[in-house]
Amino acid sequence: MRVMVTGASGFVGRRLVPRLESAGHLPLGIDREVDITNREGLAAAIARLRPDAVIHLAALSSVAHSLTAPEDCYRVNFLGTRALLDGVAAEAPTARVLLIGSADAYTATSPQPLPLDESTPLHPRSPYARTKAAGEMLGRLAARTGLDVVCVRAFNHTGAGQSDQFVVSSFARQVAAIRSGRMEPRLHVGNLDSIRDFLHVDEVVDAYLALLDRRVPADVYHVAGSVGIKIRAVLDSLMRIAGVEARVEVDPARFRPTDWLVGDASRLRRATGWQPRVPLEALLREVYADWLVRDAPPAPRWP
Ligand code: A2R
Repeated sequence: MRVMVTGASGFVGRRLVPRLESAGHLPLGIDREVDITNREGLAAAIARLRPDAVIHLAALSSVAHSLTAPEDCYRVNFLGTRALLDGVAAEAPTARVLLIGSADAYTATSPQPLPLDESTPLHPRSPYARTKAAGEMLGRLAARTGLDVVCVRAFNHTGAGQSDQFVVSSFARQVAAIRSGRMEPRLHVGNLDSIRDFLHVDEVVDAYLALLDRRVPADVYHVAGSVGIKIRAVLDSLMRIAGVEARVEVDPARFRPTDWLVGDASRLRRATGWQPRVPLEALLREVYADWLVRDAPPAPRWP
């Protein structure tokens, strides 16, 4: 399939594009060079690329940034999704579209007896979450008028290469800096009591590939590991992996209310056979090892 990927240079896009290629698809990646909010430019790109499927990753993906710059977030995430759906309807109306939404659209403030399934009411708490919930509404509306739209609600995912705006990457970067003697042993953290469900980015990419199959009904799907882990336990594991001890300081700027986001992915599993496979320990080790290398001082240059 000719698979157009928006946001192809981002964290997920960089893992998805080669994976599409190795699965025998033709990836057609676009990023900032085609502004997702430029309706005419985007429609022209869709007409030129003639995709059989579109995976829409382009977004401002940081919740923290959305709190300080909500207008930007609405423009890119909501109006960008609208431009994409309109462009596909006009130029590639038979293409399957995967809209990538987020588990942040839920607000579960205390542990629930079971992981959340797709029928859980949305209650988006941040501007980011609202843009993702609203984008999904547009997608479901477009599906009613004939587009082949799959809506994904992705739970947390991480891996080597992620920005340190995200929690695992942020902890891993700090722990690696302490380990390397580049930072004093003081960790800056947000709310350690929240519980999240972490996947490896490659597992998420596998789910997106599986959802391209037209035999899989167009629907709303969780991509989730169904295992809740307290953020404090993530931090403890990373300190153990690095062999460091540090004072933990709560940074009010990073602190958000406690939430519990653990997803039931049975619908995806039934439809595609998808299964997560990376143990959390391996995932944390990967992110930590990546920061040791990414932040390493440049090697000395000999004359
Ligand atoms: O903000 P940048 O310069 O990193 O570019 C991001 C790009 N992007 C845009 N592309 C076209 N037109 C725009 N106006 C525009 N604004 C941002 O989308 C970046 O290259 C890509 C998104 O990648 P990340 O921020 O690394 O997100 P990630 O982790 O790959 O997540 C993919 C999707 C997003 O929709 C998330 O909200 C969702 O999965 O969880």
